[in-house]
Amino acid sequence: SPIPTREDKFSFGLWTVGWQARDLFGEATRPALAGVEAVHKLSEMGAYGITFHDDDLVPPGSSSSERDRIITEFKGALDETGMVVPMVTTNLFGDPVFKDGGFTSNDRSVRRYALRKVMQNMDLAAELGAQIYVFWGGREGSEVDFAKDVRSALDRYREGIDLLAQYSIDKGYGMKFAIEPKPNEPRGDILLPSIGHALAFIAELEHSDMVGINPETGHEQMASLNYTHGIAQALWAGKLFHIDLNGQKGPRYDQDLVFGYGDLLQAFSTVDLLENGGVDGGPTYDGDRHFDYKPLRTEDMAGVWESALANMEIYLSLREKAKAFRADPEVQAALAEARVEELARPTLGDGETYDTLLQDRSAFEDFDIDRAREQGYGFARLQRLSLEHLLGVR
Ligand code: 3MF
Ligand code: MG
Ligand code: MG
Ligand code: MG
Repeated sequence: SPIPTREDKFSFGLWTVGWQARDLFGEATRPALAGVEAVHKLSEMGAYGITFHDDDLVPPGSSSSERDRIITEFKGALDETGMVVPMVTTNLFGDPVFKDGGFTSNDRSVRRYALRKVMQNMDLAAELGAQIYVFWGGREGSEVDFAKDVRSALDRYREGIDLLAQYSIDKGYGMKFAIEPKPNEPRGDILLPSIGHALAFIAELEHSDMVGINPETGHEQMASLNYTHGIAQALWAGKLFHIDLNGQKGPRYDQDLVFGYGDLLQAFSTVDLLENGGVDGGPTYDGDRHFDYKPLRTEDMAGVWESALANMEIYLSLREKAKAFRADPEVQAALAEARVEELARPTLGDGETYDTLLQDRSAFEDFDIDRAREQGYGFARLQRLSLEHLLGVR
């Protein structure tokens, strides 16, 4: 298999390889993993970055001297390995204080505390050079429709993000924010449940230019949505600031499987989009290839590193396959036959208006509608060729 290198810009959350596998029904099956060890191990394996929630790095309840020691040691590991911290985020879901949310708790004092927790961690993120700050509002939501005024909640969500954006600007941090949508879990219904909801929310923000999204494969698929289409729309809007890649088998609980170990065909089209872009030279993605997965609960640390490697290897394999797919003359002919590029051509001609469209008899009165009704689009060939490339039978 292809070997991951720093140039591939692979990054992992400390909470992924560091997950002790405590779940809804059972206790931890693995020991705690120190940030320093994760940095060294991931670096050896070819990753270039590590990300974390405040509480992943510094356990809640640590004294300020413990906090300083942990951060100093973590920085030491970064210096020794050359690993970077491209993204940082806040845990606004684990502590019981956030049971009704952080920015949108009905309790105003909780909202004020949440903002302070984020600001404290943004200072650390800036110190470590993080360019992206992620917001996943896992507890922002409700189970009882009558208990949450969604319009007020969105006002408070906006107030929170606006304030933190202003903080980043005033401090000269120059961070970009990325909101991570998710439909449910842990709340029965989470606010900003999909890529589309998040994009619509961002348009209402004071500093909307510095806010984009961090879409996770499994989160969109939990809502039965097409992840590739979702990130394509985010790219189209210039808002794909970060990504959480993983695997999910359809609409069930949040599985956080290894990337590709779910809807493999969609993983293929995801990688093709990220690596090869669209047909019209539109915006492409040059951010991190970040994995947000959970190593299987059955595994010891050897299995943890095995699965971390699997994420990177499958990404690289799919990248090779996507390149081969695009380079295959038969695929190129099939794409042309399917007129995929014709969609990039504006529907009206240069300088045309609805007036000239109205005057164009060939567009309507003389339109050969039967031809258009009877034609085949040639998509079946693309379906077959993409499968053959993915399976390696071509
Ligand atoms: C939960 C998640 C989160 C976010 C993280 C921010 C614990 O389903 O995906 O991981 O990714 O909080 O990056
Ligand atoms: Mg997730
Ligand atoms: Mg995530
Ligand atoms: Mg997930």
